[in-house]
Amino acid sequence: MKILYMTASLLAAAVASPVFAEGDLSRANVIEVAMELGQNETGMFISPNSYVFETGQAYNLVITNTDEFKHELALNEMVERIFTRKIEISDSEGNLVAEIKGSIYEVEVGPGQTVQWFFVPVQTMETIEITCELPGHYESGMMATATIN
Ligand SMILES: [Cu+2]
Repeated sequence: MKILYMTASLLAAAVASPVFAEGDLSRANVIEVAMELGQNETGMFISPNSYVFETGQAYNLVITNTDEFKHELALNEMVERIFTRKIEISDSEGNLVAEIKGSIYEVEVGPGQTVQWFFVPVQTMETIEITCELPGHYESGMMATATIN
């Protein structure tokens, strides 16, 4: 019992230690990657339409919907290969509205809005499709490829 108590105390001390923050791969040297969801005269798109990520590198995927309609980004199989630190939503003045933590599969972005998806790829992945899940949008061109090296 005493040993258990000591172990718990040591763990609590370790969690509170800033040394852990310095070793947090999800916060170090974050690379910002811009993604646009929208449409033009030829159809709907995810732009750019190809993404290559590296395992162990932290990313902030800045998803901007430039359309008049909402879009729903799904990372599909990629979700199983990344650690999502958080989704961050800010208002038009840049004030934080919400931070969402946990496993996220899809993000719906309202017209003219931006959402930031912070993640770290933890496993390599052959090229897959990331898609917009709203009916008819994939068929209209809303897909891109993603690879994790
Ligand atoms: Cu869409």
